[in-house]
Amino acid sequence: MSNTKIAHALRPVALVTVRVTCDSKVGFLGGQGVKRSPRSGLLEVKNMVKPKQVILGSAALMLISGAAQAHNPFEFQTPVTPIARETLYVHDLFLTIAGILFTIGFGFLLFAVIHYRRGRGHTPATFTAPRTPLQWALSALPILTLMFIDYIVMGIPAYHAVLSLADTRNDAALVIKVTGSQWRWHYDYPDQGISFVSNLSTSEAQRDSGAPTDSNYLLEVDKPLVLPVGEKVRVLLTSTDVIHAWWIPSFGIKQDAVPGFLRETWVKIDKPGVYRGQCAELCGVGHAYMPIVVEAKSQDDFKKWVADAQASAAQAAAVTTLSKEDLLKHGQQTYTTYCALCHQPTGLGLPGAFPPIAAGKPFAAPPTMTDLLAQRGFFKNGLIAEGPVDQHIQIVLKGIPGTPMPNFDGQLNDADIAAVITFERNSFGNHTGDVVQPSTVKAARGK
Ligand code: HEC
Ligand SMILES: [Cu+2]
Repeated sequence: MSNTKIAHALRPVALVTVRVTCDSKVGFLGGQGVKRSPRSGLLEVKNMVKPKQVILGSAALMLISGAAQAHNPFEFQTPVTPIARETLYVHDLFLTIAGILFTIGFGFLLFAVIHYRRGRGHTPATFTAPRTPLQWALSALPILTLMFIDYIVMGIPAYHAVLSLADTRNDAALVIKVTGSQWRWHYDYPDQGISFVSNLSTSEAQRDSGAPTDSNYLLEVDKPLVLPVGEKVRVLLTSTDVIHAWWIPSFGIKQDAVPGFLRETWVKIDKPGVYRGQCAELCGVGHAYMPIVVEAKSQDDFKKWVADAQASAAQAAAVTTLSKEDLLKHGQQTYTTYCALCHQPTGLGLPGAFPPIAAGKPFAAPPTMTDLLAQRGFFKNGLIAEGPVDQHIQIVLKGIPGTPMPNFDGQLNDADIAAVITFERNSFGNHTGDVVQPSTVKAARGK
């Protein structure tokens, strides 16, 4: 059998192994997700790599010729920005040099061990330092060679890569701001007046109840970040709570988003397409649930998208009165997307961490939470959802400082907040009958 035929025969075996060992979408170790076990309720890691599988997978891969395998999942994703290309080049260069040095060094060592072994009558030399000019030369040469490789052969490209990484401002045609928060990304286009939140769109059932998933499992969002191709985009990053990291392998970017600081990076995407990444800084239970999806469009399509986004933002701001049915329906969606990760789809909360929205359900709250709830005049049983509407609105707008309850005033518009509050007050066994309109929320902002 020819090499290629063997490779073809082995391909299914290798692919199965590789699928288990890693998800090629985000490169090595990418795409693993945390699932809640339906039985135990505990979090478990999906696609976790086991050492044996890595060895099997690597062995199978080594047998596969390049011809049979279009994109090696152990390879980095195809670079589509200058930074990605340059860092990949530096990586390959260094790895090649290190590989050659390793082979030469170990070659000498192995040769010496075998050829000059005691069994053949060799005795150890007794000198401790070079003496003859030849010995001096043989000692100095490797040191000088290494210094040359370090500072010139590797140093110059590395220095250049670092400089280009830091060059975020020159010729930037567009500025966007990326804000991480538990557990979603917010995108702002300050000059275009567009801002939106990008949420995981993998459903609750797929995450927790074993419903069928596809290859974009945990790598799909409701609203992707849209960027033009061929233009330099300056990306500013920050966070509202803990440190997150904005990581898109094919852009060669992994930049921390740090609360209270503005970090920056840049991209210039070669070709239209959809590029995926993940939060790469452990940021709490929803860490696996904040993927990044970038849709790169041609410059014309991007302009159209900007116009559409501006028009629909204007439309959303104009909405005043909604029916109760619409509010409940939209409220349920909003709750599922923004609240359920903490307060749970059942509205029962998580004892010790997140209070229930269902009123009057027994609930174990830690003393700190009990105090905060008591200060507001409520108890630990989620009574707020049946208490005064004003206070309910304020909690959702401003969050509860010093606790994980985020402020939603920047993330949700008036209609979203009106809807989610109407939903909370009329679901999970709460029957206040209240209907909160966007105008009420609008008036409550800034109070
Ligand atoms: C990151 C986790 C998290 C998310 C997301 C979250 N909450 Fe909370 N929420 C909390 C925590 C924690 C508390 C309790 C804080 C305390 O008092 O210690 C809380 C408290 C509340 C309370 C007060 C409960 C009471 O009885 O006092 C309401 C109402 C509430 N959240 C509504 C919402 C709504 C609506 C959303 C979605 C738009 C939401 N929360 C999203 C964590 C979260
Ligand atoms: Cu994160």
